[in-house]
Amino acid sequence: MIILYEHPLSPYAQKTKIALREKGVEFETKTPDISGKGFGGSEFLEANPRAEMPVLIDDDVKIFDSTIILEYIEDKWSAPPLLPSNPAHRARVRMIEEVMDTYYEPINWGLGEINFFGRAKGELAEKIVGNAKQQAASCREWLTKQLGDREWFNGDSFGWSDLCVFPYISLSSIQFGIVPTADSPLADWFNRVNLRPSVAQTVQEASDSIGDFEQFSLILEQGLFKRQYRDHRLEWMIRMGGLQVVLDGIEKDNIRFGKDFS
Ligand SMILES: N[C@@H](CCC(=O)N[C@@H](CS)C(=O)NCC(=O)O)C(=O)O
Repeated sequence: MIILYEHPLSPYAQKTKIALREKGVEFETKTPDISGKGFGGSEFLEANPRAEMPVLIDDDVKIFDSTIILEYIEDKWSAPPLLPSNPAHRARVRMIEEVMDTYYEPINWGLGEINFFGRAKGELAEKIVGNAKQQAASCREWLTKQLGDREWFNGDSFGWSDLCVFPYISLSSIQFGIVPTADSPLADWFNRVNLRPSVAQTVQEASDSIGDFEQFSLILEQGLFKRQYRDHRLEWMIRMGGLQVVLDGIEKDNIRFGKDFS
């Protein structure tokens, strides 16, 4: 049985769950144990020294990084294909994935740092949240241009880019009430995607686990778990005016940077 280490609120994990479900691949999910020890569980850490979800275990094959996992899924279970056949469109959908994973992801992550983990208060919090909402709105405009008059980001059928855009827009909506403008092409697309069984199940699991944030917050306060500030997230926090958030996190020792490989 395929095992996926994940958390239902991780957009990276959601990408891989939707892909597996679209292809009808059975899998079991596990959430790494973060209570008290950072990410515990040797199978997870052995598979991914970066201690990031998702991780896919297929017998002796252990893969980290959602994009590499998606590529493995596409290579191993070719039907139905999630990538378009035309090389230019394959490149186009991969660029959309890249933008969502590195540009949109820190917007939701940063809003979580402020709204759920209380990293900033008062004026600073307002400034960061305001910046984040503005960025999300302009990224939705960019996405609307990418969608054009297509039914799906992928083209004529649901695929790679749809399952890469959806988790971020969905998490913005269920966690922060940031939704596509009503009756816009993006809103219509969002409604269509939500109807897919692969997606509906993934969204339900995310909604059911929203309460976990309270638990995360407690564990963080107790110094038992450190949020990861790395590459695009770290840059985002500083760019949005939150350098002090980073400095406070270093002082309180409740943030971490990337881990070393050995
Ligand atoms: N590039 C990785 C990023 C994965 C990632 O950042 N996952 C987050 C969950 S959304 C994580 O596990 N973070 C660990 C932490 O915050 O300590 C991927 O695409 O899978």
